[in-house]
Amino acid sequence: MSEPVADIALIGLAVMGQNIILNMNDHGFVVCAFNRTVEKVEHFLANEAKGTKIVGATSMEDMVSKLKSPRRVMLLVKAGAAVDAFIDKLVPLLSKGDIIIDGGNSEYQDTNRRCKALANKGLLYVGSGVSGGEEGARYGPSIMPGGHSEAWPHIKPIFQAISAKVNDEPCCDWVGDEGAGHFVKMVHNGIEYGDMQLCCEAYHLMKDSLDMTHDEMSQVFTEWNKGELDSFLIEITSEILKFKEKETDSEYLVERIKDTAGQKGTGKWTAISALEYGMPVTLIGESVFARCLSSLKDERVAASKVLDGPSTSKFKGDRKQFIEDIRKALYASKIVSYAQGFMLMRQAAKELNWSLNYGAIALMWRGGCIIRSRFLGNIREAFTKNPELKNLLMDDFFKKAILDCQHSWRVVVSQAAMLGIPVPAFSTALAFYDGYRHAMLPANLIQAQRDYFGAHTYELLANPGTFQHTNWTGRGGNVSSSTYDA
Ligand code: NBP
Repeated sequence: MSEPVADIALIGLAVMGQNIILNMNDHGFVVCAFNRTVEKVEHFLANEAKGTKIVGATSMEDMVSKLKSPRRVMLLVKAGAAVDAFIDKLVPLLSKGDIIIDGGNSEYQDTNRRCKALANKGLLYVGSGVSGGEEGARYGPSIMPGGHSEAWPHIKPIFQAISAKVNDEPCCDWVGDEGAGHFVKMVHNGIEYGDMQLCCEAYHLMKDSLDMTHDEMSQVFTEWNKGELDSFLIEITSEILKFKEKETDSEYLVERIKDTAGQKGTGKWTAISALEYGMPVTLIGESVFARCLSSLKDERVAASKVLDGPSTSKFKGDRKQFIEDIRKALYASKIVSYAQGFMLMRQAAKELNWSLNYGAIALMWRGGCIIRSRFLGNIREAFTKNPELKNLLMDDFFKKAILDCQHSWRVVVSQAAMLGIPVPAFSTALAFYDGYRHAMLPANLIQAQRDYFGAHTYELLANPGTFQHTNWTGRGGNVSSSTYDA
């Protein structure tokens, strides 16, 4: 039997696990490392972990015996069956009040299920989003834990110590019950899809309508990064655009990369959740679909030879002003995307009975993760000022920001349409904004159509809650339907 020397055990010695362990070690915690393929533990101790306080385990039993009480075991393994497999092995080895933490990219419904199952066994379960990739894991990720809140005091000192900091505040806080942490991480990843697509649309316009060189485009992104768009993704886009593998290369690396993108992960889940919760998270949805369209490379190549667009894709006008218009279109669209992401979290919280702190979520995303940006500081301020804020667009700061950008945004979307350059994220964001600010939308006609062809009834504007059916043609009956839906 070993001495209980370790503060926490970490299972999973791939890129995330190894780096989180080293990060915990840097902050003075003793970590016990374990992995399904046990030989990797020895290798890790003899190499990356050499000279540290990290200990290893030869079996799950050995690992558990090395842990101080309450035992804290963190999993950083492939999401899905591997998590369930380890939970099943851990349950008989742990005692009441011990804590299992899943730090992988699990689906939030799986975390809901595991929380319920482990509560019945007296164990505490935490599903935690971890963002920031390899470097974040090593030097300070954004961490979004949720699940059994009784576990939080026991993991808070470790998690907040290893997380990214912004103005000395940790980018890690308790998110909420059950799968709330993984849900918030999922929305983070969806927003990441949106932010990336917005950069792509700006690049497309600069390249095809303005014929800008790569150095010019890179310079524009560098300038943007000094202002309100200051963010990790704008920064790396600037670096990518000017990157050549060798100084002597005639072509930039980005132009040699195939123009197709996958969409298997959490961006897709966010869009699916948006449909499930009935929230118009249109920018993330369009970003997922833009990736789907990109992957139809062969069809696009064939269509490009057959389908015509406008006679020119070249912008004629004030180029400098158009670049500024693109910047403003990107900023306004980004505001809409985040507003939509928070709408989705609010609706999920309502339906799942979670109490989410939106200001704290903005702070968690402020540093350490892929969507980190100055802008998230403004979002945090909005929710700090008014925790009950229904929609970011209604906050004074963002209301004014959109007002300042609005004309440019409309110029860019209309110019792109006239030049035949696709800007699905810019335009869906504008359509959402215009829809959201309309007290009256044409859905009255939809109600009328449904009643006309299917006797579905319609609700009266002047009398909410009152539904009635009209015999529109004089041929139908007066019986209404409650079955067929269109
Ligand atoms: P991977 O997702 O590649 O997973 C590798 C680990 O899972 C290894 O320890 C492996 O053990 C173990 N594993 C596998 Br694969 N199948 C298993 C099974 N059936 N039973 C038990 N263990 C199994 O590692 P990662 O990239 O470090 O990511 C870890 C988690 O963090 C994932 O959920 C990932 O989605 C998430 N995440 C990753 C990043 C990133 O940038 N990579 C960022 C944020 C979150 P073995 O060594 O024996 O094969």
